[in-house]
Amino acid sequence: LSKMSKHLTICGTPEVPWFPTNFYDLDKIGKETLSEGDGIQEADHPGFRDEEYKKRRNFITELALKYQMYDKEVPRVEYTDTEVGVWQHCYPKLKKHYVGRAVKEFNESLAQMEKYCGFAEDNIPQLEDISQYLISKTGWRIRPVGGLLSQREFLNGLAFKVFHSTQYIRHHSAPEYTPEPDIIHELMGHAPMFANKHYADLSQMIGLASLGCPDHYLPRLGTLYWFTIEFGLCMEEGERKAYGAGILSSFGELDWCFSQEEKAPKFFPLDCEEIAENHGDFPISSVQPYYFVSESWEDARKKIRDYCDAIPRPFNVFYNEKTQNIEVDRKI
Ligand code: TIH
Ligand code: FE2
Repeated sequence: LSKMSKHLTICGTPEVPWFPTNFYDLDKIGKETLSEGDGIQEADHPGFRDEEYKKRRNFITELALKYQMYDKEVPRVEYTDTEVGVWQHCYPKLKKHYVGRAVKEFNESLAQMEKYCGFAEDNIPQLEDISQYLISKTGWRIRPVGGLLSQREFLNGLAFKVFHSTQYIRHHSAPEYTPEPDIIHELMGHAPMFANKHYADLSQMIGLASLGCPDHYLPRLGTLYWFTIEFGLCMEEGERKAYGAGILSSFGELDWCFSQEEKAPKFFPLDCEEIAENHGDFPISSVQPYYFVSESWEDARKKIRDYCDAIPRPFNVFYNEKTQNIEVDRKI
């Protein structure tokens, strides 16, 4: 199964978009990242105008590109004082915002990560330390990546319990919100949640559904991912709490999402079909105008599973925990 041919023939099926089935196939993806113009406008992104910042980002990207799945360690980055300064500005502020707003699973994990993974106000944690911790908790691991991947590549990784994470930090002039992922988004949004089985499973379900799925289904899955894993909320003892990484990593978004003012966002019950069909036009360079809330983790699991099961594919896929490979089966 070479990535050169962009399609696979599975059990005599018509052509299916190529997808990784072997753990090491992941080395074939993540080589290309989206950049300016692919949805992100220069005006929203102060980093695109700062040559020194661009140079530094390229250096960190090069490290990520060299990483292979069989490498023992994710390369460690020695962050500069400016970079640590951005982290230092955000960390305590974000922590204050989590009180009463983040799901309890998030706060519990973050406390553990302060103990075991180097999360602290004055230290940007290393992907390797977090990856080791997650492997011990849920079997997830982190693979460094240079920037935003295509939807297909990014979602495909999730099927293998592999989370592609950027390693650079946002520009120091706009710490409160960034239109693209950075290490604050990955570590203060996703990382603690991946230590939680519910969130980890929801991510993997969407990932498995993306393997070889028809092209026109990808944006639908991407939208579902967006309104759950990135911007989802869940009821907890009668109150709305955030579990989506895009909310948790941005104090601008946290303030907006939990604002008591009259001009506040709207909230709808989680409805995967509705999200996938009608809400693909979400903004990426501003806070979300509305959010979807699940009743419980079980509610989210059932709804996402049902949605994914209904995607037309002439084959089934299974993740083999022991071999870390994907097994493909003809549908009966
Ligand atoms: N807006 C988020 C932040 O400022 O941390 C980052 C992203 C969320 C989703 C995609 S990029
Ligand atoms: Fe994200």
